[in-house]
Amino acid sequence: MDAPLTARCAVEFHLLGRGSWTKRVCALAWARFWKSFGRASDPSGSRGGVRIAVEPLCRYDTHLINTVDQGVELIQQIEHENVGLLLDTFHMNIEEKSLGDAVKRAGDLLFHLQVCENDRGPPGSGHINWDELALSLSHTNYDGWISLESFTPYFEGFSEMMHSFRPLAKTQDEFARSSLNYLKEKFLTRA
Ligand SMILES: [Mn+2]
Repeated sequence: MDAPLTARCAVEFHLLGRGSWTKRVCALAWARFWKSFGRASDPSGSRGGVRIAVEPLCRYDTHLINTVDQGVELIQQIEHENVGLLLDTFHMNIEEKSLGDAVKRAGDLLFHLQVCENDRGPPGSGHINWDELALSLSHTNYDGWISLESFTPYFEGFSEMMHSFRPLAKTQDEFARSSLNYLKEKFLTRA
């Protein structure tokens, strides 16, 4: 029987700290992290072994965990097999020297991968090095999900929150279709 949906979903913590990087704010944010983590984690496995994936976000979203190395350090402190990383090409493109090296450093801790171009546009339309990323995923034997993450500019309120102010494809359907075709070509044709 399939695990319940909650046991199969990645969980993201969005800890916003933009513009107020002080010791006090950092301490409060970390306290909030550990409180949320305590509520969400499942150390006894009594809730079906919920897996938690922590996502490093770029400097414009948070001051806590920006890089893969910081994420790995945090996960190593937690020391639990059900806790890993969610990496996102948009954030990695801002914070990492090399996407391929970052994925290699995450290794087995990579639970989920979110992809989009450097501007959140459809994969293949910008300057992300997809070949390097695909090679690195294949070297680390990643067999998890690769999901497309972008945001629509068409919903007032949400688009402001996600800084999505202009369309990144002619239509949202075209966005999805071209992304899927490109991702299949890059990630499924590789032996
Ligand atoms: Mn993301």
